[in-house]
Amino acid sequence: MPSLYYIPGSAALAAHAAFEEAGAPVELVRVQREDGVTVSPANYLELNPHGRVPALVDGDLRLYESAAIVLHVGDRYPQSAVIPPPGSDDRSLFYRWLVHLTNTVQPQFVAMFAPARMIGGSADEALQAQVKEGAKSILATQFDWLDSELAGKQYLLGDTFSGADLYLFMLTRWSRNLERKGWDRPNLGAHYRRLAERPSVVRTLQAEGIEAFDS
Ligand SMILES: N[C@@H](CCC(=O)N[C@@H](CS)C(=O)NCC(=O)O)C(=O)O
Repeated sequence: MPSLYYIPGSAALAAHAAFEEAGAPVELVRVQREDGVTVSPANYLELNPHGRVPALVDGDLRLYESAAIVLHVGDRYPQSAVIPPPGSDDRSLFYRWLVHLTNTVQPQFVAMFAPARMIGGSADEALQAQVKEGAKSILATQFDWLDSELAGKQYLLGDTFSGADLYLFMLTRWSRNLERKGWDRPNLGAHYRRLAERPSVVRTLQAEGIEAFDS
């Protein structure tokens, strides 16, 4: 059985939910961090040399990057709703959404949660605050755009659910401490609530011991 290394509510959530969506067995291994350093498992850097979660061990395969794990689950379980059929327009649009979310939206959260990283580890608090505010402002614009893209749609691909929706759910949840949450928008809010009720997502949240709307 594959092992997914995770921290509750982290970037592992989309990967974890993809396994749930596919109905695929997965062992969850909790990664423990202390003061920003991974202390358990001791050999974690062998699984993800960047020290971040998630990481996946599937047979001889070692994989990290949450979006890559979503794609991997889709490839291993092609009949599941995680990934649209190969060669279809939806498959290409699924790639576009997943890459957009991980490549364009997710880095703004890194800047918001760890602003010092964006300025060479500088301890300058004023500068860090500026980086954080900049990231929040970009995120607000990105959530507005996602909201407009979801107008009249149930899912990012229209009526068809895909693993990209799981990814968007994860990122929207990360906005829960913002003054204006991602879900405080009509279409994105409806999408978030729809996903929060999806059985695979309910199981994922339950297994990680978290809630859709906790703080
Ligand atoms: N692009 C990576 C980002 C992973 C990531 O940044 N994970 C965070 C948790 S949400 C983490 O491990 N942070 C600890 C650190 O960066 O030291 C992915 O999507 O898998």
